Amino acid sequence: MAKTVHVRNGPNLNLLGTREPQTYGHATLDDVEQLCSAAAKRHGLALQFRQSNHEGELIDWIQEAGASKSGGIVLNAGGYTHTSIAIRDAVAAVAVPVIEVHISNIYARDEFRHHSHIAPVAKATLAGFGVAGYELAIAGLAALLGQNQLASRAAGKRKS
Ligand code: CA2
Repeated sequence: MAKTVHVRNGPNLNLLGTREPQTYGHATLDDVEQLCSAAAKRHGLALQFRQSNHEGELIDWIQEAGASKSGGIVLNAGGYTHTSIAIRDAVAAVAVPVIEVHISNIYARDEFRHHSHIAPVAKATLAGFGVAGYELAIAGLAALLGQNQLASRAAGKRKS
């Protein structure tokens, strides 16, 4: 059965494509979902795509995505990236890889965006590729899953 990649989007990302196109581009969140769906299909993965403006709901969804059939999580925690220790703790608690994504280059923006609570507990971080960052994150997850499969096959061969 195909593993699922869980894409989790934080506050205000529902506004994508309606304002601040100079920072976030013209794609809407629906466009991003379609892009992720195509990327997941290319890599033989299933997709679950969600957005919430509520910290607790995002934490529930990160925990849910940590369950066994999960291939991993692509997380754009939006503004919570810079403020939420609770989301960081949720990410640290899941056993599946979490790829942190930001549409904009947070290091080239306001000083308060330069620190991410998520980065130290994420497997990898992508920032500044626009919405293509989501596709790249799914490709990265697929590569990690492939490496894990190869490693467990090699371990199986060593045992027999
Ligand atoms: O670059 C990113 O993806 C961010 O995670 C987006 C967050 C921001 O707080 C982070 O520093 C970087 C904000 C998402 C808000 O998105 C909007 C989109 C259109 C109009 C208004 C907000």
